[in-house]
Amino acid sequence: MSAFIEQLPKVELHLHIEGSLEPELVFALARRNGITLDYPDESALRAAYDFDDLQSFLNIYYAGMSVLQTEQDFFDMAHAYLARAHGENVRHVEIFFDPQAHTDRGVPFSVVITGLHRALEQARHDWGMSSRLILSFLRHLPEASAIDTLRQAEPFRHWLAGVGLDSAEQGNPPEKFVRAYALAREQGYRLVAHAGEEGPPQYIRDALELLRVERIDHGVAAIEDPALMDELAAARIPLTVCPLSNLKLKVVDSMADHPMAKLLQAGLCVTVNSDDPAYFGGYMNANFLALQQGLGMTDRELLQLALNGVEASWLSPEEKTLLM
Ligand code: ES4
Ligand code: ZN
Repeated sequence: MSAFIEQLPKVELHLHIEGSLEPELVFALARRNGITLDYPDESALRAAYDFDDLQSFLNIYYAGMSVLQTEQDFFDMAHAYLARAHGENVRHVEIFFDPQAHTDRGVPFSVVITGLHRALEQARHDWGMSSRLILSFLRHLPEASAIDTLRQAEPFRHWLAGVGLDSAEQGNPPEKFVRAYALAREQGYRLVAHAGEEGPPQYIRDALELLRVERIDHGVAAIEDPALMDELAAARIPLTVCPLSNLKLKVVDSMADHPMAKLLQAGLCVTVNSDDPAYFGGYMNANFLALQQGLGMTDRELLQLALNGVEASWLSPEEKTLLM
């Protein structure tokens, strides 16, 4: 591991907390909750982490998180991630959670968010790590379910910074969620959406124009559309890019083919993130390392990516100054 990467102060803006659930914790929580899994042990589960595309990952991702039942389970999951991030010199995190994946199993919204919030507060107290929480809608479900989730979030509005959109992109375009995003906007939420991961560049345009998001999660399909790249660069619309995720889900054939260096050199505000680190082979440092080793990005470029992360974050100007 590069000392430069380890010592670089980092922020993470694209992290699904349910995707930080390591097989060891999946099995520990299954035992605690009396749940039997379809896999005999941790190594059998880990061996199944061989994905062909986004959907093949999502199937295992939803199975893994089915062990989460109590507030303590959500606390333990978030605490494990935050400790790991702190150990990698991550100073600030903006974390997605998928409430519908839990409420649809009968776990109350309040249980989910109270456990997550308590872990974030403890990390702030113990390590000075700042954070934001982003409620993410599952785009394979109907828009009415997203709107109902917004209603369930109302008592916890003060714990939430923004809303996002994740899960199966193909066939679930941004336009499906125009009303849900308009409602979230009326309630003062900041807006982001996954777009241009497996989907076309048009989904990036639609997320910006129809959903009015301020940041795009993934967005690597922009590389296919030079005019869009120019617009993203001029407006400094951040892309929260996840290199190891793109490799594991076969969005790119090899790290050498990853568009990160070209996007950075074209002046886009691209940032480095781990997405679902328990499933994709690494946390923040591993993602920076993949760019250095697989794509030949220089320390100067890696520093610019880290600075872009601070710029793209939802920290206040004062907080940003303290980080840079
Ligand atoms: C996700 Cl990599 C990715 N793409 C879309 N939705 C997701 N949810 C969790 N990880
Ligand atoms: Zn994601």
